[in-house]
Amino acid sequence: MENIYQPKPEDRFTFGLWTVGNTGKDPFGDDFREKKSPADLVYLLGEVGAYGVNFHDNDLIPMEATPAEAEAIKKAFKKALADTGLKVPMATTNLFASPIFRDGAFTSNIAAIRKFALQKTMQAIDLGAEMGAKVYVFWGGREGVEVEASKNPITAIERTREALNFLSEYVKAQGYDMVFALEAKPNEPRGDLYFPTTGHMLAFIETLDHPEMVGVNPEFAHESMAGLNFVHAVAQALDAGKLFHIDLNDQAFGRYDQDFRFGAVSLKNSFFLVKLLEDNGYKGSRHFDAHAYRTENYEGVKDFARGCMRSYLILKEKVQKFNTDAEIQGLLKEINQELPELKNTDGKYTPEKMKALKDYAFDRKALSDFGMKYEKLDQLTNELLWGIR
Ligand code: DIG
Ligand code: MN
Ligand code: MN
Repeated sequence: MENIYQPKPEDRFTFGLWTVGNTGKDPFGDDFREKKSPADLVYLLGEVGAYGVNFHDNDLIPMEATPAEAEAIKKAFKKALADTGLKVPMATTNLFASPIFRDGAFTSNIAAIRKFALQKTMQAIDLGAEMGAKVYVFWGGREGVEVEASKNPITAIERTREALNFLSEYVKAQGYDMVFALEAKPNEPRGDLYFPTTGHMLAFIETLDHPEMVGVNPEFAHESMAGLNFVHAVAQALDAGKLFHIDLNDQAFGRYDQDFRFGAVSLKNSFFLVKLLEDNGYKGSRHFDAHAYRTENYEGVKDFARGCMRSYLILKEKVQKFNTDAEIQGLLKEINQELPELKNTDGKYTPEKMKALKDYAFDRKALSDFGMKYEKLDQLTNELLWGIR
């Protein structure tokens, strides 16, 4: 029997160079894994069956590379893409690693750094377009504060808006087929980051000059760090037509950004996220912005990548089981009760609907004396996830 959990290109599973290329370094430990070249990482992703690879500009071309070195790196990367068939759906800028960005990039108090960030991002957009990227992610990893006195938060918002408006015009002037996806995070590596959740980003997008070309890139770990329900954040992005990309991983509540393998911690949240994406026909990348535990060698990194994709495919099959489970679907039908007498008051306000609603005699006792059967529904859901239904 064909292994139904074997990833296929149409699953659109992608990984960043920085994910499978993560060397295990953390604030309390040096690299554990040796650094691999971008081309070698593409071959690794080809071996495990990924659809695509993404990169920050400096994951591919180090800031200190000479033009000749840059060309050689690009040549090897493009050959690896051709050899493996991998695509490059997304690109982004590293505006957080260099000490230059120690106090932010677009929101820095130093004008020269804000301008350098614009220049670096235009060059990175060019590189992304050259590799075929159609989604460009902005994650403001250093756009924040430890010292509230250091920055006027409204000025920070205005600076971010000015940068994104300028870069939107740049993409249009260059004729690139590219949209922007803004990624939120509440904190880390700064004490507090601006635009901390996907909701903040959705509101901010509407203040831009070209909101039509700007969406969001919600990350599972980042909303979870803020104590929010990731499924609901993604649902709001979908409702707004702004889910341009998504960063999948996993996270224990109340911890730093763990970027664990998808499905590693919260089985149920991961299930309902896959259900939301699949039930709503999401066509974008399933990008795993995650990395292997520091304990792993590169065989373990492949286990990590395979685990991300298998988890998604197994949960996708569970979604199909949930959607066809007669007892669960029967229960959902039962607990969603209609009110035929007032059906004609659905939708937009009219004086007639207002009158019908105001005149209707509700039986308050009848409305308050039945249970919702959610205990049974949740137990059935768990049992389906545990594989006994
Ligand atoms: C971290 O969650 C950020 C960076 O890795 C990158 O800029 C973005 C792209 O997925 N996610
Ligand atoms: Mn993260
Ligand atoms: Mn991310």
